[in-house]
Amino acid sequence: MTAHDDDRIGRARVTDNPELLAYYDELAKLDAGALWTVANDIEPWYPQPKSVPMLWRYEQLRPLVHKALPLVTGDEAGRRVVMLVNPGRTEVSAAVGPLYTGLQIMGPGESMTAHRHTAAALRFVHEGTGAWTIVDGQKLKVGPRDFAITPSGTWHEHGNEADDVPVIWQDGLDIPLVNALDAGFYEIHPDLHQTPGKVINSSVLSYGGNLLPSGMEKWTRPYSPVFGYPWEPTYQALLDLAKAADGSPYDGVIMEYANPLTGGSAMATMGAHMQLLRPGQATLAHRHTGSVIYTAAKGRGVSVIAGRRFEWREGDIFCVPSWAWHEHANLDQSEDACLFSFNDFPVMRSLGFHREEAYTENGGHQPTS
Ligand code: GTQ
Repeated sequence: MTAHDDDRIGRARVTDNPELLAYYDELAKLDAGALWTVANDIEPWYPQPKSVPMLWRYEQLRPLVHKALPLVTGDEAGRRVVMLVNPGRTEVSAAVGPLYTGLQIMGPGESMTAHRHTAAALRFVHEGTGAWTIVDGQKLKVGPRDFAITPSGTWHEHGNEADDVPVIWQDGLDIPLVNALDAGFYEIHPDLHQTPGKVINSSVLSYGGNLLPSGMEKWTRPYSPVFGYPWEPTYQALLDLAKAADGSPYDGVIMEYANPLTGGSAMATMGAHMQLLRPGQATLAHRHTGSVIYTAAKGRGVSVIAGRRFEWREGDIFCVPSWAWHEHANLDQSEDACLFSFNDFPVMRSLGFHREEAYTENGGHQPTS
């Protein structure tokens, strides 16, 4: 778009004059305004996110996450989390668009109380061996690179049962979305803790095996019956798919953490993927509506986002705002690289807002500055 596009017939193009300015003042006194003063901003030609592309280095964040451990107790903080704040819109505690993310640390033997809220949550484990979560009475143990969900409205509490090392996991929530819609409720568990069922990882045992259980009560909730997606079978699935298919020109070999009953996203508002870039692979650029937060799960690479290069390695977190051109490359010539990501695509799709476009110039790659 050029400035000239906003001068076209059909766009607001009123020039200020003293009479108009006085008129705007009169309207403002009545808490009203003239649409044409803001029309081109509030209805842009294409999405104009305030969120900017960002990369947060794990190496830089990790010491500060550790620093929080003695500074606040889990009880005081509720959740001891260093959140990532997009500098383009600091007022909403969002990492990008309608998505929140943060690094939560739990010391050895520590546990947090149970609560539930409208915002849906997901976890991606960065480090530590003792992490557990109880989601609606189901205890799950999660290790590095495991993915787990806490759907909207489910009771949840977390802890670290290791006696030596802290757990650091990444929380992803749709808090900014819920708040934009003024739909958020929050409750503390009446007993402060849930009484978990006896079987650990019961949903993974029931639904995690490429077959669906028969003869059991039908699952009717609007989210996946699988609450945990361990790394090993996830990685194996990617390696297997890489043998069977080329994958996506924009994402390499990419798979969604699916609700096995619907084939759709695990939760109603947020989807999540794990993708594999073959050694040396560079994808083509595309853009789509919807925001994405990526975590480098394995290896090292570079992503070009809106023309800017972001080099990443394991643990780094970066974001792609809605409608920003992006492409990824594995910088290692002999090892594969994996990116975990989560997004707001289910919202975009269910509202009919999904759009996608390929970058066709320059051989499909963005020029970088
Ligand atoms: O685990 O419930 O990072 O409610 C932010 C808000 C984690 C959680 C966060 C939350 C949670």
